[in-house]
Order: sequence, then C-alpha cells, then structure tokens
Amino acid sequence: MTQKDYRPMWKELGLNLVGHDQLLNVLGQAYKDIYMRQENRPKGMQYLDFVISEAHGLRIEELMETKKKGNKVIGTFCVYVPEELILAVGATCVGLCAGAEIGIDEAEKVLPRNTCALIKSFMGFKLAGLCPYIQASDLVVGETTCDGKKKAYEILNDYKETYVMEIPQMKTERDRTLWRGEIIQFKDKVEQLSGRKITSENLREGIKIVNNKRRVLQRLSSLREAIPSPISGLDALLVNQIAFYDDPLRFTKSVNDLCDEIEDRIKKGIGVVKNGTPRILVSGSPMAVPNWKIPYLIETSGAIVVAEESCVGERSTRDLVDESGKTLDEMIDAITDRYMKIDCACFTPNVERTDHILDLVKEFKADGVIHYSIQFCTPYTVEAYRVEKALQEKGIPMLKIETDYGMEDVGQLKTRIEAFLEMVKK
Ligand code: BJ8
Repeated sequence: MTQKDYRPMWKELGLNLVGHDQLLNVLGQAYKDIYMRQENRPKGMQYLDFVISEAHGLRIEELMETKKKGNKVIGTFCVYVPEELILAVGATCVGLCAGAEIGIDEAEKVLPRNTCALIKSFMGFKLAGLCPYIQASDLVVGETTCDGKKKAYEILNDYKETYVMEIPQMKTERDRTLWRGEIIQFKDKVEQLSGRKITSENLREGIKIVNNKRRVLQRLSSLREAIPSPISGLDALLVNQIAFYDDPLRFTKSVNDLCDEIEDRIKKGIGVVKNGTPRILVSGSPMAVPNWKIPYLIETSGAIVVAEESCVGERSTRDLVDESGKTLDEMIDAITDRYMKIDCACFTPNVERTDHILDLVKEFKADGVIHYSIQFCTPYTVEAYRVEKALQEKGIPMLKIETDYGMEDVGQLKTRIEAFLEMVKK
C-alpha cells in the first residue's frame, strides 16, 4: 500500500515484519478491488485514498515525530472516550486496529472462539504484532461497554497498559453522576500521563477541534440526502473510518473540500448511481477499517447506502459538545452531557436508538434498513428485535444480518441482500 520503506520504523515499533508485509499486501489488494473499481468518485476522495495508503506509513511517522517532541499518543476502541481531553494536553487520539480477521490463532489462545470479531481482531492485532497504532500508543483506553470488551481489556492489559473507563448502563441522574466522575478521573489520568494540566483554555481548544471534525462529518452526512446520491456509501464510510486516526485539523479541512465538491455535484445533478436506485440505511455494530464487507455487498447488488446508524457514522457524529461553557467545570459538564447521549446498545433501555433509526429513514428517504450485527455481539443482535418491530409498524422493510470479518458467508449474504433489494424495489 505504502511507497516508502518504513521497515526500520516498524522494526523499532516491534512489529512482526513478515506478517505485516503480508497484511499490507492483502489490504492493498482488497482496497483496489473494493474502492478503486468504483466509478465516478468525487476527486476529493483522492485525499482519503492517500491517507489509507499511508495508514501504516506516513501517519505512524507523524505519531513518532510528535512523541519525540514529548507529546503522547492514546489509543482507543470506543466513541465514549472523550477525545477533547486528550487533545487538551497536546496528545493525539487514535482509533486502534479492530476491523480485520487478523491474528485469529493468537487471539483464540486467550479468548473463546465464540467472541465478537471486533474484540478478537484487536487482540489478534496486538498479539500478532501487526498494529503499529497500538505499538505507538503510550496508553490504551478501554471502556466497560459490552461484557466481551470489558473482560478482553483485562487480558489486553497484560500486553499493553489499558486504562478502563466505567460506562454506565442506564441514563438516570445517578448514572450521569457516575459518568461525570469517570471523566474527571480520566482527566487526571491524561494529566498524569502527559505531565500537563488541563485548563479551560486548552480544553476549549480541544472541544473546538473535535466539534469541527464532527461538523464536517455532519455536513457530509446531510449531503447524502440528495437524490441521486452524490457519493457512494463505501466512500462515505471510509471518510468516517479515517476520522478516527487522521490528524483532526487536516482531516476537517480535506473533508470540507470534499463536501464543496459534492455540493457542486448536487447542483449539477451528478450522482454515483441513477435515480430510482434503492436507498439503504445500514444500522448496528460499528465497521472499523477495513471492514467494508456489507456496504460492498449492498453496493455491488444494485443499491446505495445513504447513511450509517453506527459508531463509525451518525451515532458518533450527530451530537456536539456545547461550546458556551466558560469554566473548566462547565466544560466538563458539557462533555458529560454530550457523551451521555450516545445510544449504544449497551444501554438499557435504549429507545432513543430506535427513534433515531426511524428519523434517519425519513430524513434520508431510505427504502429499507439493513441491520448489521457482528456475530456474538449480544447488545446489537438482541436489540435488532426492537428495531425490526418499530420499523415493521411503519411498513419499513428490514433485513437482519449477523456476520463476522470472514469471507466464507459472502455468497450467502449476497443472495440474501439481493432478495431483500428485490422486495424493497416493489
Ligand atoms: S459506543 S457500539 S464503539 S461499545 S460489536 S465489541 S458492542 S460485542 S463496538 Fe461499540 Fe462503543 Fe458501543 Fe459504539 Fe461489544 Fe458488540 Fe463487539 Fe462492539
């Protein structure tokens, strides 16, 4: 994927060089097959193509540079971890590799076979020495969302220091108090790690940077309401995936440029598909890079993905932190409230999510919903029942898919998706 010889850097990071070369070859080929075959992509996607081609190269070099200057790198797996506090101390927040079937043999030595692919993936990446992001991180931050992750972090901590934030399970006032306490404790941890104090000034800046990143993703999302769709779901997903590890300022600027171009396309009536192409909302578990399986199957079956009700999508970008806080305390309150709004299926009850899916269907004029759960992900597989019921009541078709990162079921999934799209078209 990458051009320059980064092997000395990868060696210094303790990566398994042979395995890593193989991984990059496989990923490079997959990217060509899935992304580069698309026609009529916006030119602005070239920036994203470049970022992905340098995901293990230039971006890691940048992280190593910032570390040399005394700044820290913090790796995360969940959108509950408040990036604002990390940026406030001049540290960098990166999403860690968890979207590919990698190091499964190693992962299964410490985890049961019937574990969610995302969890197995991050464990596999670490144990097989294939994720430069975790190697470059000074600290990994986990969270008590689902049981699988919670228990896996205990094991991950044997290999890499993993700090765990306690996420409440409900949304009462008592839960808010707990979550606020967690944020304060995380603030202390970040201060101690970086040796820098969080002040109202640097936190205001952190809030602004993250809000702006979310604003540009909201902008991209709202442009996808247009008919015909001006950008493929695969490309939009890629933008949302890259948001987790690119430099936030550069990313915001590049995606804003992309949005300008898309706006222009909409004015000219340019789309990536014809009018009348079935419009699909994908909802459920997050799709970490390079998990492109479901949107690829949908978009090569004659439909277009118009939105993702997912943590790599709408769920993590729709809410901003209120910027009116003046004191540090007020800002912490604003961060607490913003993150409490995330409607992860780990919460109970979680009616906000179902309501939100119904709103998205309307807003994006979706013809149907494909509910995607990673196999063995109890929160989303169980919640799919309620989502389906709510959609049925409104006469909106839904297809429930449970799968992992493997390719064994691709033929069967394609048949099911095609049959669903036939039904949606009628
Ligand atoms: S806020 S969705 S990013 S926890 S898929 S590991 S839930 S068994 S990833 Fe998530 Fe945060 Fe929630 Fe979002 Fe567990 Fe399910 Fe696996 Fe999951």
